Formats: sequence, C-alpha cells, structure tokens
Amino acid sequence: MAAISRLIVVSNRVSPPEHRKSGAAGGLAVAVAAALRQYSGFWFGWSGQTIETFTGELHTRRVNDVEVVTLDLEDADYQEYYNGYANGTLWPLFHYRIDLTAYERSFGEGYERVNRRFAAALAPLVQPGDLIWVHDYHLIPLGRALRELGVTNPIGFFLHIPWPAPQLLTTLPRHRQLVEALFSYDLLGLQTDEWLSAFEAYVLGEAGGSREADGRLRAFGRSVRAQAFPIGLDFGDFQKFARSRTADRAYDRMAAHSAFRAMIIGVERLDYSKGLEERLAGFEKFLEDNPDMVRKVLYLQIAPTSREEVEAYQDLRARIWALAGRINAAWADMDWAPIQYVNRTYSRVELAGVYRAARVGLVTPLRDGMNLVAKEYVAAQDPSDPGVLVLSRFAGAARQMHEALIVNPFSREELADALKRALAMERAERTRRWEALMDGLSRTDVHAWRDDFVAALKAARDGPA
Ligand code: ADQ
Repeated sequence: MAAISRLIVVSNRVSPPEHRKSGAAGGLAVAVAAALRQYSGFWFGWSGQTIETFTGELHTRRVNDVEVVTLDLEDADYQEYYNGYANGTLWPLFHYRIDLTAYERSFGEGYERVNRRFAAALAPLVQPGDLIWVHDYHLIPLGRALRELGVTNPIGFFLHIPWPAPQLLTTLPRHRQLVEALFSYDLLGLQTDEWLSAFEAYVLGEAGGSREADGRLRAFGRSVRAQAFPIGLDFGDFQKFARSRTADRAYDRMAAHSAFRAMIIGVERLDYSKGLEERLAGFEKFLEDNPDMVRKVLYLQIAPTSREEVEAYQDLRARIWALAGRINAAWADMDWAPIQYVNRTYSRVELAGVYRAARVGLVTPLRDGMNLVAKEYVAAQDPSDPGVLVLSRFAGAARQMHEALIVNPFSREELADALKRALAMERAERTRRWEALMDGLSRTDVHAWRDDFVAALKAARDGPA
C-alpha cells in the first residue's frame, strides 16, 4: 500500500479559521484545520457563492496554512440541493420531523446533481495514497459518485446529525438509494451508539443486510464499517478563551446586568430541532410554580436566525418571537423582564464569558446529533462556583454527560422542576457534578475524535474488505 501522504476533507461549507487560535471559528473547523496542516492536504467544498450557470471552475487559496479549494454552485443547485434536499428534506427527517419534511422529487435530483458535480471537480485532484473524509448530510452520495469516477482511495463519512429510526427513514422516497450510497465508503461515523443502532436496524431489517464476523455491515453486495465517534470540544483552547480578557469583559457585563439575579442561558441557531418553544413554555411554568423566584431570575436566550429561505424557519421565528413577547408582557415589571431574547451571533470567546456568568445552562433540543453548546457551557464555568447544566435526553451529548440534570424537553413540568432544582443546588453538589463532566470533556476532545476517525479510516481499509 502506498504511504498515506495527504488528507482531503470535504464538507458543504469550508471555513478554516482565519487565525490559528481564533475564537471566532468553531472547534470543528479548528480541529480539521490542524489535521490538514499535519497531513498537508486540503479542504474542499462549496464557496458559498452562486452563479447563473455552473462552470466547475475551482478557486484555490491558502488560509492560515490550510489549502482550501472551492467551487461555485448555480442558483438551481442552491434551491434544490441546499435549501431543498439538505435543509428541507434530510435535516427535518433526520431530526424526526416528518411533519416538516419536503418530499419533492426535484430536490432529490438537485442533490444528486450537486454531489456528482463535487465528485467531478474533486476526482482529478485525488492522488494515490490520499485519505478522503466527507462530512455531513449534504454529501451522502459523494463517495459513490467518486467511486463511479474510478477513485479507489479510502473514503470515510461522518454524519454530524442524528440517524433516524427506520420507521421514519422509510417515509423518504428512494431511502434505499440513500443508504446504499453509504456502502461506497470504507468507514461510516455517527455521533452516538443510538444513531448507530438506528442505522444497523435499517440495514438488518429493511435492506436485508447482515453483520460480518469482524463487525462490518454487509448489504447491497458491499460492506462498510460503521462506528460511533462522539465529537468533542476543542477543550484546551476553549478553556483558554474562558480565561481571556474578552471573556472577562463579557462576564463582567453580564454579571452587572444580572446583579442579584440568577441567570439562565440558552444559546443556539434558531432551529426547530433545538426545542425553543418547549423551553420557553417550561420557563413560564417555572415562573408560575415558583412565585418566590419571579424577579430573581433572568433567562437570556441567544438565538440568531438561520436558514431564513426555508419556510419552516420563517414560521418558527414568528412563533418564538411572539411567545417570548407574550411571556414578557405577562410577567414583566418596570425594572425587570424575565426573558432577554437576542437575535445575533457572538464570538465563542465572548460566549465563554457569558456562560460563566450563568447559573444554569439550559440545553434542551428535541433531537440533536451531539450538541457542543452543552460542552462549551461546562468548560467555561468558574471551578470555584460552577453552574448547572440542564440537558435534554435527546441530545447525543446526554449519552456522555450523565452528571448534568437530564430532562425530557417535551414536558414543561420536567423543565420547570429541573430549573428549580438547578437554581437551588448547593455548591458542593454543583462542584461534584461539574468536576465529573470536565473529566469527561478533557478525555474526549475534538482532537481525539479526529485522530480516532482518521486511524479507523486507515484501519478500515487495511482490514478484510
Ligand atoms: P449545530 O446544530 O450547529 O451543529 P452545536 O453542536 O450546538 O449545533 O454547535 C453550534 C456551535 O455554534 C457551537 O460551537 C456554538 O458555540 C456556536 N453558536 C451557537 N449559537 C451561537 C451564537 N448565537 N453566536 C455564536 N456562536 C454560536 C451540528 C449538529 C450538532 C453537532 C455539531 C458538531 O447539529 O448536533 O454537535 O454539528 O458535530
């Protein structure tokens, strides 16, 4: 076998951090960029630009020692592939929302077309010995399209979002083709054992597949190794952010703002998977149940709008804004309002300071592949007086973060009870739980995740096919 020379990372959007230790970039971008420097490979994806007619022209640039290769898509691609199949079909379906899933045939066709375009642009750049690592639901068919063009290199795929139960997946026309495409990869990575089990259930129960002696799954005349790789935090960097001057300033600002009050924080993109409506209802229930706590709490919700071109997101925004407004109108006083709703993004460094100022981190998605905000909240806490994480049992993170207060986010009573318990928790118990959570975060950070995946991709090819 040729020596492995390079790693090629492929994702829909390419976002290497502009600065080595940039707190503005996500932990994933930092980890991938570090791997690309180590393997001297490149990052391939969509430029984020649309043009009238697709050309396939590649743009190559270096960002902070990372080579980035992008291509533009045409307007129809953007509508059918990005807004359509990726964010209008697969995202809701994989988050168990078949009520919001668009089952348009043209979306599926656009999705296949863009994946073939990606493959045609990428294949000529692949050299013998390269490892290829494809990310997320936008690009499930990419491995198969590369194989059709004769690429024989090891190719791995990692899904950042949940894998749905077979009963949901089978509502998708052409679900078989989607799953079959995954068998063109050498390695399939999912966030947790739960999503892995759901994938296996489809393969064994729906596709007539079997498990081989070495653990690989066989179906469609091929086999793939499927494994859980829970993504971690850029733990070391994030702790540094949390101690930085920018974080201190954000902390001071929030501490002054919430003086004599306990702050509860929620942070996420405005998305129906994150359970915001249910959370607001739970918070209002908490106010109703605990009259003594009214005026003593402040719930800060940072939720910038996202994917505004998809209708379900416009509807959601209107509902959330109305709900937050109604709760505030019902409960506010001249000098206090229970909910502070903020529609903008902050750097992760600023967020680290804000997290530290919050007594409770409220992370209650209805369904989430992992959820990194839960991990960031914990990593940002003051060791001498840590806050409490309230975490949905339906976030992948709940399968690792057992010392959080685990809740069912669909129940406003459970949310209200958990808030009460978190706000009343003694420092000794908070510290004990926090230390255990930190221990887990430090052992499973994003660099370990990346190294585990790359090692497994190499091994998947070396083992029996
Ligand atoms: P997301 O659904 O985007 O990611 P999450 O894991 O929580 O969710 O990551 C969000 C990131 O964006 C965090 O680093 C957070 O700090 C940042 N962020 C969120 N709101 C912000 C705001 N208002 N301002 C600035 N930054 C903000 C997908 C999957 C997850 C999975 C990740 C990684 O849906 O389940 O954990 O990929 O695999």
